[in-house]
Amino acid sequence: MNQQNILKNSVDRSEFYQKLDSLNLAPLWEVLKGLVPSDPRPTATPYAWHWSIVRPQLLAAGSSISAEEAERRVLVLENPALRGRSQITDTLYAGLQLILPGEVAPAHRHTQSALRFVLEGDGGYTAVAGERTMMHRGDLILTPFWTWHDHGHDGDGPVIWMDCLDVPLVGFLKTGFREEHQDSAQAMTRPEGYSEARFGSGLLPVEYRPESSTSPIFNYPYARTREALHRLAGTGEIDPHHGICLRYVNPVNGDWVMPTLGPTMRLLPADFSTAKYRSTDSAVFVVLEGEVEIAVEGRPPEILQENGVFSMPGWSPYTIRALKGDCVLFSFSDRPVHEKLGLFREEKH
Ligand code: 1HN
Repeated sequence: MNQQNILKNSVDRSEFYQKLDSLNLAPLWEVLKGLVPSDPRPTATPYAWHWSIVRPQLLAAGSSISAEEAERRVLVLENPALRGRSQITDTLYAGLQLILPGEVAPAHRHTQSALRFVLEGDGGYTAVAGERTMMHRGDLILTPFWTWHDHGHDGDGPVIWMDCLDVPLVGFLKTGFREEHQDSAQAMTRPEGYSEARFGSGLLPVEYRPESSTSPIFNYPYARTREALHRLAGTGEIDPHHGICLRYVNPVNGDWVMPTLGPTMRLLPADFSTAKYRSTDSAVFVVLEGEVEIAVEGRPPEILQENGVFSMPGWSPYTIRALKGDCVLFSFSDRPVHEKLGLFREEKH
């Protein structure tokens, strides 16, 4: 093509594109490479929330609104690259919830799955499907999709936990439903400890057939998780990329505890640093014990103290180092979804 033809073509093309646009048509060749990139390009950015900064704001929320009025008194952890969308990563929601003595967060249910990771206080409880469980620091509590759940607090002082939900995923699929319970606190139909006795001792009721893809255990207490991690630390077998890392498991089928959210807890022995690693799932880390340095390739490292939260977009190469003694780190990610869709990839250096 000579210069004149090229010029004429580009004029024709821009008229052609305008014509297409008016007909709700678009040329794929202009966007193809962006639609199908050579590798994942998350919008979210790595980011750290420090407890010393966030906790006072949560307590201020406690003076500003009641749990009842708020329905859930939560400060949403918003990724700086996704402001206004209630997202901590491209696919995950996380927020910090405060409940004060005597308060109730009223019963409701929704199709989003939720995990709660308890950070502070004693005397808080969650009721799920007619059974109550007490919350202690480090416990993992599940509220499976479409189950009634409410929270309360019979003790003293603030109780704070991190809510972890698949809200963005369910939103993308447009499958969100919600209902409010007629009573603010649902009636208890089972004694405390019932689910743990039935499913949480390495035993299952002999005729049990699961009705759900979520684990029937709804409190994984930290006392047991911690004991397992420290026993394993004694053996000296440490995965170079993950440290001593355990995933919470559904005892019925060995799968992740929820269909969309994959929680883990890991111990990094004093001064241990993980080897560089990345995976397609996006994750959120929380420091439970000790202090860590999280270094994402190409960015300054962040030091995170107890209860600090870190947002790790998918496919970001990172290392984590234990700075002060043995460190314990909780995480949750959308890995179960990646695995089920055959999309999970990881890269180990
Ligand atoms: C929810 O149900 C809770 O039950 C907390 O405590 C946070 C964020 C978005 C949607 C539902 C809760 C939530 C939520």
